[in-house]
Amino acid sequence: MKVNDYTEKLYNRPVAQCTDREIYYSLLTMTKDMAGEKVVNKGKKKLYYISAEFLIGKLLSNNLINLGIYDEVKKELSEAGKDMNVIEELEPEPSLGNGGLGRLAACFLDSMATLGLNADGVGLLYHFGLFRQVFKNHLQNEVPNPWMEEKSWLTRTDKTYTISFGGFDVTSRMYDVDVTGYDNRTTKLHLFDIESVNESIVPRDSIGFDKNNIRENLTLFLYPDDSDDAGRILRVYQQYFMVSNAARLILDEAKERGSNLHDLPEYVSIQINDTHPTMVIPELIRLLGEEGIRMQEAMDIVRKTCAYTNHTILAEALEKWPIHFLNRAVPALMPIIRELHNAVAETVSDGSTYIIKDGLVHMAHIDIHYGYSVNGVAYLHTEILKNTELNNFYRLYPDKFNNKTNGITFRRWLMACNPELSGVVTDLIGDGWKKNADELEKLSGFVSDENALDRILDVKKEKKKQLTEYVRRTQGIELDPESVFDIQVKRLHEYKRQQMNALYVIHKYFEIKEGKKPAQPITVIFGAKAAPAYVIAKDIIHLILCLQEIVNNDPEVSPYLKVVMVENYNVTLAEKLIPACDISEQISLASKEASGTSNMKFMLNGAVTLGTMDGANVEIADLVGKENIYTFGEDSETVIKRYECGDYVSRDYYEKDESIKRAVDFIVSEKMMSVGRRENLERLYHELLNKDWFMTFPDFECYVKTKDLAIEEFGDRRTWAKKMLINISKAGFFSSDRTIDQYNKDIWHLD
Ligand code: 26Q
Repeated sequence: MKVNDYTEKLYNRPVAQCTDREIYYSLLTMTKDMAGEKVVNKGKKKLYYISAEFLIGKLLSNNLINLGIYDEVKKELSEAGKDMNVIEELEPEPSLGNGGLGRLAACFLDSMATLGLNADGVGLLYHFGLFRQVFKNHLQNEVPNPWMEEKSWLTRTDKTYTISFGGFDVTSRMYDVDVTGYDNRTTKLHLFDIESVNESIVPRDSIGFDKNNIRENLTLFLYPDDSDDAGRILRVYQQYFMVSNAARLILDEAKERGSNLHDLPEYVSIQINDTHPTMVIPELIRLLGEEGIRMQEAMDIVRKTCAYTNHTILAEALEKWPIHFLNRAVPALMPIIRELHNAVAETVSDGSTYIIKDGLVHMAHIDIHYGYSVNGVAYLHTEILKNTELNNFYRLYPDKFNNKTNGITFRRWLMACNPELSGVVTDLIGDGWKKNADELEKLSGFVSDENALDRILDVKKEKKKQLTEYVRRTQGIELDPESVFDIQVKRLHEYKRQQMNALYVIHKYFEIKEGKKPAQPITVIFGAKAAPAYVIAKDIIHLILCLQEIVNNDPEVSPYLKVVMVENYNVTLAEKLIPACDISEQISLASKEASGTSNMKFMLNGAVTLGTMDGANVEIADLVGKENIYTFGEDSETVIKRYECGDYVSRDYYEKDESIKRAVDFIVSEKMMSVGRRENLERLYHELLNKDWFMTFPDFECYVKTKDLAIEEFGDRRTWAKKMLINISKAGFFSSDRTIDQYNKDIWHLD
């Protein structure tokens, strides 16, 4: 297949005479055609992965790689005087997710297709997705991110349904995206939209809109601001719309495959990605009822069909909907939810596990009682669920609980984003690792091979140079590629503790001012979006942006320390940042990060982790050994006990530890006030001093020490290169192919 055939067909011109955009559209069409010709998976049983988020990222190069034609296409373009990188830039990034949970769903689709499983994704087609982040006056502003163009990866299908809410109906339509597997089949991502959606109700420069106009706004945004009731209830409408469409599609397709619905569990498994799709359980029961199946049997059917993944242990993130919301939005479901509740109350004595309590419907409780599998996403996380957070449920259903440590697709997170390293790895050990990630272990044979180590260091330098160039071009900040690139990119949340990293920056700033230079020049890079209504998270962004201005413009300090916060962190930026990283910051408060997945991506790209014993960091530490990771801080048991006792007083640390005091006081110093806003800085200062709910101060001293050690050891290039190599060689376990294979063997049982 030649790109030229497509440009001729579409534009009557050879590649060389086309604009970059014409070439992009030609490639898009060609790739869609090729993906469409691939065998779609078949089988009696099918898995539906329902998720409110699919953070798929740009698809062009990923699809070309998976179809095995990337190099050919690149060559053809370059012979016509065109640059593949420039073409790739033209593709808008679909912003259909917030962070880890959404990106995980996207990696899973890639692995399902690659493993040839009969499995599809089901979600929503948000027209503006997550907001685009714009920095103004050192503050985060949110603007709409219209990512859907005339020509896109979406294919409009004929599938439509009528979905009934309290008092009105909407018509839905299914759009499909082909997900290519590496050197294998494709699967489908089904995204549902409403026919009556109206983009024009969104102003151009803000994400404010009429939240009550459900008929027109339902699929406009991902997780609209839920700080008020109108926003929260809109989420309920979205969730029901998603699962009602999913349930109908599932039943239609099961019937087509020969199911009489009584035998549905032989034909279908449904993976519920966090509690956002939980209403699929009562909705399926309702629809089965319409097909003449009685309540009791319908309950048994869903109990054999639905499986639930938990992604969080933060109590405030567990969804509980007021009964009156459900009554208003989805009145048809409330009687069924009551029946589900009553059936539990009749057989279970532990009231803490009930579905309805104090006027709230506990979504996770529905999943656990009426699903056949409950899984956490990393070893430690699952242990905490079993022993602490969900212990009451674990005692009821010990056999339902299982762990599935997260994974990432190596096609996107090494082959596509780091072809240089991918090439070196293939030169050293062949390309079997692309389909069998465990083969990366073979790299450990090269720990003493100077040439191999040099090549790995050279690639890292090259990726740091590329990032330096990018940051210069887009943000006008000059970086030193010889410095240590220390990177923390993830959603902004206090438990992830970006504020601790910012305090480290202030601490270093003072040390340099005092004449104490760091062992190596350091570049601290942040990237993070904060939820629009999360005030303290936005204050932390403000702090970092103010530090960026102060530190980078201080001639005494900036030769040794630079701070950058990249604007609008997304998958595309992650693909540039992760390969360029030396030190991967994974510093969540132990017990709070369910897994983390960027930790895996960094490791695979030869970064060394600086982290707490939290989430999947625990498994990384186990695999690479303590020589090849920098861990610090209180462990999860200590932290959990501290919360139980409730005796943490941040002010005590502030008063006892001079360097904490100095760093925290700086937040409200004259210097900071001269660049920042008093209101934001004072609020953050008080929050840390009087609350510090995620306990930055107890870990601070240890964090500084450990980070300084890592920076010093970075100077011994040979030893550092060994650490890089070991990290890459042990990353195989974190392939999402492994994760999906485990889901299938333990939970889905597809043929
Ligand atoms: C809930 C209620 C109301 C409004 C919003 C939400 C909401 C939205 C998004 C709750 C949770 C999310 C997203 C959670 C998430 O991304 N969790 C991450 O999942 C990753 C994949 O398993 C893990 O690696 C991360 O540790 C976890 O934080």
